[in-house]
Amino acid sequence: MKDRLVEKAWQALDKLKIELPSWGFANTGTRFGKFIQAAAATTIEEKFSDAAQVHSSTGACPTLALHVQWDLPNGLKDVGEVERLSQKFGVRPGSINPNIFQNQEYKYGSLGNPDSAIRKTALRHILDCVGIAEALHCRDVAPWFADGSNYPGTQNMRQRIAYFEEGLREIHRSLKPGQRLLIEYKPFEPAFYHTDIADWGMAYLLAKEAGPQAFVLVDTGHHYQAQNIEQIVAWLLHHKMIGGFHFNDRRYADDDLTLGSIDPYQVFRIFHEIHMFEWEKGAVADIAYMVDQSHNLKGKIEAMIQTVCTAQELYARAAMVDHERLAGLQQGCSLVDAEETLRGAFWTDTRSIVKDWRKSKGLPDDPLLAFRESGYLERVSRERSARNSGANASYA
Ligand code: LRH
Ligand code: MN
Repeated sequence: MKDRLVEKAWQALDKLKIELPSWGFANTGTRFGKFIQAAAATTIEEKFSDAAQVHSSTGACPTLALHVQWDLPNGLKDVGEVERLSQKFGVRPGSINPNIFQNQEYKYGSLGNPDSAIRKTALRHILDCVGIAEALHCRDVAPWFADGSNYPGTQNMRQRIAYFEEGLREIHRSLKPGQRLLIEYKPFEPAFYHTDIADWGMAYLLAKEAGPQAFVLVDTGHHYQAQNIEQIVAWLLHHKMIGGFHFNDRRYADDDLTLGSIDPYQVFRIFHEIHMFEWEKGAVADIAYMVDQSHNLKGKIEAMIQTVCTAQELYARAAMVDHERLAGLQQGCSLVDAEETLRGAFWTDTRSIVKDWRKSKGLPDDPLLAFRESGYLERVSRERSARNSGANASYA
């Protein structure tokens, strides 16, 4: 008879689905260059194939986030191919990510650009992404805007707010029933004086202004050092305005490191806010759990498997908090006992509980070992190395 808390952990693991980023399997780098990996994915087929490896070894990643300009360069014309690959690899397309930050015309912004023609171009692309999402039966369209400026006085920040309100309202009008617009905020980079959608409050207000199908996307790497991310999550839960997460970890800025590699307690505290909310409401919060990482040095598939396993272990720990007991201690301001109730769960080693859950699902109890023993990495390294060795590694 599984004890009550282990049962809670298993129930949590049953419902935890983690969406992988197609771009997490590709050769990525920093502004100082890229270290090319022979096994890295370049084609959308290779990205689906690699994602399927993570899904088959963890059982927790049924969807793949797509970045339209990188994965569907021909827009709607590529939908058939994506559907074919989805069938072939048993991984569904997930959130649709427009790219309104890469092209030259976006130098002074996209929806926030003073030039109305460029705002129209950006809007056109995002509306096309809504169409692609509908054609692929994908629920979420998740635009991240790099828009901002680098020097004081160079842009009218209030005017740009109005441009964003106008553009996001237009996008919201194009959404089909059931679709969601997830607005991602980021305090800086690539803009280094102001970013138009810099924090949760700005994203919240723009989402509210856009309409009821617009929500906030919390990328854990998009916060100032001292910010209390789980308090932001608490606010967004309270107002039912949280649409999803881009999970990663960081020591300094938007480092996009592997989840839990630097501060696992941070992820645990976020998961705790969600589990406590769901316990209080007796309902599952409608949140898209997604990963957004770029593995510049580690093997990309192995790093993704690490990410999912860590997320499962920390999500299970947070599920094992005795919420009833904690609620009573919080109400009674029994500070030490309340803190010990939370800390106790965090220090619970859930690795064997998660292994047993995997075995009960017919999954490999050690996904990383299973992947290494599959020989997949050696095979794709052989197949892809010639092409990857020609890849451009330099920044400038
Ligand atoms: C921006 C971001 C955004 C993605 C990109 C790859 O930093 O987090 O979510 O589009 O990374
Ligand atoms: Mn992100």
